[in-house]
Amino acid sequence: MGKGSIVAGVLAPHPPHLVYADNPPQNEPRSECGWEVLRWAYERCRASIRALNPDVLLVHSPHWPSFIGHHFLGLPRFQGLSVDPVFPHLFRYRYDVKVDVELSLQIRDRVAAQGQLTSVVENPDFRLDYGSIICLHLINPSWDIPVVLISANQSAFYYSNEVGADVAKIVGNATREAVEASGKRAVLLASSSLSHRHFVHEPEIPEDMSFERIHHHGQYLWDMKVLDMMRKGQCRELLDIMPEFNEMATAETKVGSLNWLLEALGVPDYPAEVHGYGTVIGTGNAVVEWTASKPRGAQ
Ligand code: 2X7
Ligand code: FE2
Repeated sequence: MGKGSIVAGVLAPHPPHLVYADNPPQNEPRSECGWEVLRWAYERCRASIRALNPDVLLVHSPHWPSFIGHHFLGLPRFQGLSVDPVFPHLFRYRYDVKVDVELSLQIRDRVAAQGQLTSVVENPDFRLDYGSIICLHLINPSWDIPVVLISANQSAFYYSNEVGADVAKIVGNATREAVEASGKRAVLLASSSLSHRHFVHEPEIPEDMSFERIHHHGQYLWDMKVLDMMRKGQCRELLDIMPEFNEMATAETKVGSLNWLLEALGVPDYPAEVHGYGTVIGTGNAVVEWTASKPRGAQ
């Protein structure tokens, strides 16, 4: 078998608003429009990922939290209704997902070999988390590529940002090694917003863009700082300041999805492409792509 590789990594935010605004047939609620800059960013990223012809899409999602170790999917197909608990009026999505069980279990084995606790989901009624479903829909709305989902261990909350980063590094390295051994072409999705304070009141029309803005300026400055580092290929330095970013911007990255991605990619020193940045109910979100074979962005 030829050597597999991670052909790209994407920071792929999952506000349900982006699917709601797209009006796909799988989602019940209907909208008029909204959050176009981010949705167009996803369109560009989608075309770029499709051109890489991946065999599998891997997701690390904050909305599949696990307090004891990590969970992996052990069945080839999951179907169900995914409902966002905070925005059920925006996201009620019927999914039908194919899982690459072989790769899922290979990653599980390598994570376990590092002394981490793991468990495998074998309940066919298990409901997949909306953070995974949303970014997968936005990257591949035709759902014709199998997936691997990895739960997000909560050690950053339970212990510290530093412990969380150590755990994400173990899982990131295990992911890369398993992909290489598999012979497959993999794209990794870190399902995460950046700054994550959001407004607690919604306009009467959720997609009324006259209400959409960043929650506060400090948050925006932090988002721009980390995006600038990504565009300059300064991911080692970004990992160094991640604990501070997580706290100062109340960032969703605290869960470790971005750490996992950067570690799995071998901590890129080449420029990422920022396809777009926008706010959703006050949170900061960017669609960012790392493709080693075609580094782009600011030099
Ligand atoms: O889960 C989310 C999120 N991360 C950001 C914005 C709005 C809703 O849901
Ligand atoms: Fe989220």
